[in-house]
Amino acid sequence: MTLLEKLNSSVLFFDGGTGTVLQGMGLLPGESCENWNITNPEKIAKLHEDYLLAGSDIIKTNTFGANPIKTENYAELIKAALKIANAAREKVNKNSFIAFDIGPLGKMIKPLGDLSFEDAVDAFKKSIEIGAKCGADLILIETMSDLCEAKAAVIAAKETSDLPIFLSFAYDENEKLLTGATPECVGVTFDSLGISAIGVNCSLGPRQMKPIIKRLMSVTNLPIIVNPNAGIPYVSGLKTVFPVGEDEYLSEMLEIRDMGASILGGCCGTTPKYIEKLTGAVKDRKYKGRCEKLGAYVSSYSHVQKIGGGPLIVGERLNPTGKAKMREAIMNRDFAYLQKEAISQAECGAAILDLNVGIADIDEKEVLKDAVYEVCKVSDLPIQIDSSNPDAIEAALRIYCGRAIVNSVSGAKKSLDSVLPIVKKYGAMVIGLCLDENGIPKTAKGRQKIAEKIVRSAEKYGIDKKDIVIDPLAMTVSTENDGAKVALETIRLVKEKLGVLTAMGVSNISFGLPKRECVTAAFLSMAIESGLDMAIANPKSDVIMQSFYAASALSGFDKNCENYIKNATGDDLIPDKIKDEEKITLEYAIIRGIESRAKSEAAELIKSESAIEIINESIIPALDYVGVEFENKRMFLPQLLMSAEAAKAAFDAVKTEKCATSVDKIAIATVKGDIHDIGKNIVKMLLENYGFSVCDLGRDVPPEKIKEFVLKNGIKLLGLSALMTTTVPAMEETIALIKKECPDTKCVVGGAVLTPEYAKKIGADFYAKDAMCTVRVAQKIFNKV
Ligand code: THG
Repeated sequence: MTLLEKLNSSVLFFDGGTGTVLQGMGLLPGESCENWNITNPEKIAKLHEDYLLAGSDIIKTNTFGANPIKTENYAELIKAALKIANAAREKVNKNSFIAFDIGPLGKMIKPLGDLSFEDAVDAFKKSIEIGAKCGADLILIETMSDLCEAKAAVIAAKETSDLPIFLSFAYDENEKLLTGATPECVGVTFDSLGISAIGVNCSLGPRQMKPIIKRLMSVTNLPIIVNPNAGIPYVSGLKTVFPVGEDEYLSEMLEIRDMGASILGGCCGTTPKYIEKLTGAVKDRKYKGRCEKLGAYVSSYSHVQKIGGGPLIVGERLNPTGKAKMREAIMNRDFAYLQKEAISQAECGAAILDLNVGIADIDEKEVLKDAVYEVCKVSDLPIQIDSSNPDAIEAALRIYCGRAIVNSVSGAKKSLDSVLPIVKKYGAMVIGLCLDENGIPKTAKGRQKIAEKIVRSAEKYGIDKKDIVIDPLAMTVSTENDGAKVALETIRLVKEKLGVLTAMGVSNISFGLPKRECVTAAFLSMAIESGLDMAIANPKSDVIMQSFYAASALSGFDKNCENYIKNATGDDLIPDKIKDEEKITLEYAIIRGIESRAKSEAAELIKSESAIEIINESIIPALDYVGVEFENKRMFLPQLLMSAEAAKAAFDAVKTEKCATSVDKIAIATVKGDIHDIGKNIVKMLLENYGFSVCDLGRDVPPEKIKEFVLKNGIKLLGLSALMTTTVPAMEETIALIKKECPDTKCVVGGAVLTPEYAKKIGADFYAKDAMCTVRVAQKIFNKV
């Protein structure tokens, strides 16, 4: 049986932990696991053989960190790893499978880090090419904590080999990824991207994974992978303890299997014994697959939007049609203008943003791609890519971090054949226009025929009907007397006969008439009554939005008129909705992370106010607002960083010698033995953007070196990070040395495995649970609050 056949008919068992088992065999804290493929191949062989003997169907190659960004000799390490895994399979179980294991690159993708999306794709490709050539049966992309990086890895895998792709993420205890994505968002983004299984691994124990698994299953029918840690580790004395023993692990995993997960194994702290118990206990390995009826969803980097659960407004204003200023902004690549328009539409109630940069003679491919990237920096609404240029659509879909809608394909053969393959490859939804080579049919019946043609053609490309949204096309009522009537009839017809979703540009209806908004608003409410799912319209028009909320309530889509009431009474996060761009303040630009606007506003203010006034009255309050929103989980890391960037731009624009803050020097380092530095890098970025001067000593830094630096530079605050349980002792050692030699220096510590109690125990002055907390500590130390 092939792997894919097995996947759809049987429960499969993964192996368990690699790094923690190797540490049991003598791997030192901080020592690279992958080097052992060359220096201790017999131990890696034993690891694989033990897992195969324990009943694992799939073993992970020892290649988690073997990528061109982390190690120069990745090719050699990968080849050696696959050789060992293949030999183990030959020896123990020829029917088992080898998963080529890929972990995060160790650098973040822009704008969170400085790696470009395509550089990330290329790095993954380099590893995958070798893994695939050397006899892997599947590609396992695991422990991902950023949606964007995972997408780069999946695209790299799809473009490099035909092997099945398994994808698995590490969530935190709040059931989110580091970058804020929910399980639903992850499921929606990857469900249609051509992978074979999706799941959860590392960082949590089986019990904490259950709600995440359930949430994933609500949006995808893909087989679910569950590779938990043996509980959430804590440090005791000099030892890392994984609190979940074999029996508890087994009972939790059996429940997880009953929930419907079908690919079961373990991660850190689990050993061949755990796997042996599990494989021994699961007698019935039949798996029928899951075929829940799923809704249609799009997603941004952080959350999903269901389509078909009631009418939605798709903001139409990122479009140069009839708007000279927008046109000019697009021509000049003034993306701040687009960012501002994106934010204000979101604040006014848009659920999705249509994005169209179609101007004759521009390089639409480049501009659309950049526009998607820039708009997504400041907005967490899903994007609808509005273009008829297949190259531009592809460029935008490729870098889009989430699941987008393509607007649009028509019933013309040329359009179907060029757009649908791209929609399929990138797993998007698509709007189908009721027109073809012969134009727009006059009757609803005629338009329904074209809709049918689009649905059939999409199915040939493997696109599910639920992912197609039909646009009946609204014709201007001033020239077509029954333009509205035919469009409304088409909505009802295609919903009833084809069972598809519908979208429509409602503003078209009023073209050429006075007081357009009234006509558009009336048409919108009629369309909602007829069942329109997505209204492409102007959310900044009060008349339109009032009509939208009222019609949604009247048509029964707004339970207890909740939305209507909420919007009629105004109960918003940011009290003043900014519809008028003239009214954008510096504070607002920082809160929303519009860097160039923050800079220009600050440059304007400095003409009439002092730098200190601007900093104290605008920059600091704005940063505080965002900080509090972050702490209350209403904003997420990407937004926090965008705001910090905007604040830095403003700060630079008003900075004078007097208020420079370079004396507030902070040193940060990842302790000896620890090579993880993502957390430390985020802390650095955030501190700098709050105006502190940061000396980054790097990763794997010995205590002695840290001490010397602190002494020499009179550092008042030292930040230490340890992400691996095995390196916490090195942190303790460093703190002891600092306390002895530099008693005036305060130490703040952080990292995945630390707890406040433990931080106290090893002598740290402060514990910071995340980057924002470190900023708070620095503000306290340097009297910045
Ligand atoms: N169906 C689908 N996609 C579409 C449309 C559609 N995309 C484009 C368009 N129609 C919807 N978007 C717009 C964008 C702007 C305007 C109307 C629809 C518009 N512009 C004013 C003008 O032309 O005069 C300017 C108004 C202003 O400044 O706000 O009306 O039908 N699938």
